[in-house]
Amino acid sequence: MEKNSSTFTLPELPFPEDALEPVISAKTLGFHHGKHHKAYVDNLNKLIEGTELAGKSLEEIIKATAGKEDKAGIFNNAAQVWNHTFYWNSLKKGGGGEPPAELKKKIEAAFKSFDEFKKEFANAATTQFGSGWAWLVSDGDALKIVKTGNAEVPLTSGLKPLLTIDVWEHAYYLDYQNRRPDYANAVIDKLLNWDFAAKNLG
Ligand code: MN3
Repeated sequence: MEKNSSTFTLPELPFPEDALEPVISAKTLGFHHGKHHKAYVDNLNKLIEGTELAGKSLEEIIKATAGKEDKAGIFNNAAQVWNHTFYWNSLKKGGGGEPPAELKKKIEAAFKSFDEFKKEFANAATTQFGSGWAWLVSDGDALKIVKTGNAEVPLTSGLKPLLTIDVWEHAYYLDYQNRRPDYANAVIDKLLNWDFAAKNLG
């Protein structure tokens, strides 16, 4: 997250708005990034202005406000800024396919096969009730799939996110209406950025 005199700025998409078509339309990406993601950035800047959180990093703000009822507004906006930046980087034009060899081995160790992983990831994205996120994370040495509600982010449970899929309705409704499974499967098959996941694994 870039900072400019202690305010956050909306990061640019790592690809043109129409790069993910036909899986995610330019219209969806335009609204999702230009309106939703931007609103989280703007709200966060307003909420932290003049507080002890101004000038802190996004991760510091997320960790300092997680689970605190009186800081829920700040947490929700900060985590959603982080989650969306991570989501854009989890996708790429011509993505999907198979992960790099070392990561693939870890996936097969955790989920029996790459196909089984894809099924479980789609299932997590589909069964997250209401708004939220499906994640591939590393938990120490093992890989896991987790889902989080609303703005919740695995960072706060000590898990290291590798990839995410946004399953809030605003992520897919213009393109898929209620067909969340079709969106999830298309993202997994055609857009996941496995190089980003491998880089996050470190
Ligand atoms: Mn979203």
